[in-house]
Amino acid sequence: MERTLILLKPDALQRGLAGEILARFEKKGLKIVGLKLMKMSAELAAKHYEAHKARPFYPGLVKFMTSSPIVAIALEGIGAIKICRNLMGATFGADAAAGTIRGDFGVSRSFNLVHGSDGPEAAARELGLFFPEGLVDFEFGAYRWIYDPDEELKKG
Ligand code: 3AN
Repeated sequence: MERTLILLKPDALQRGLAGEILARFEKKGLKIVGLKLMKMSAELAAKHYEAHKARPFYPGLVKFMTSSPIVAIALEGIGAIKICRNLMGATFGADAAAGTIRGDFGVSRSFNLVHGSDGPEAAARELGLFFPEGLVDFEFGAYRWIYDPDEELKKG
């Protein structure tokens, strides 16, 4: 099982799309292991977007992400990182394929509704930043119908 961090960005909440976007991940078969409404501090934004510090869009990105609350979500599943990235679509709504979250709900080249960790190292780092208290572990009964228990769950 793999875990990943998803952020519903300020535009998702302000536009009333938080539930709809979360539902896409949930319906796909991912298990929610962390969920939090929060205001992103400038300190947290700086840590989260460390890799983009030198980019011209960085100040605008931090301003946007700290402007209004976000929802931090930890999701679990086999191959969860890639599955979430596929559901999200290309970085900007104008380019994202129809059927993806960004492709269906946005057109902006700055506001793109959702963040998802882009690899296992980023996921571990980002989950630690947003859920320092740890995630919620519980038995998820649906797994035995989402995955083949004799094949996928044994390996997962
Ligand atoms: P993704 O979120 O698809 O992984 P990245 O990693 O290329 O996209 O970019 C990280 C974040 O920086 C994105 N979520 C996006 O909102 C923002 N970003 C990237 N490029 C730009 C840009 N040219 N203008 C504004 N924001 C940008």
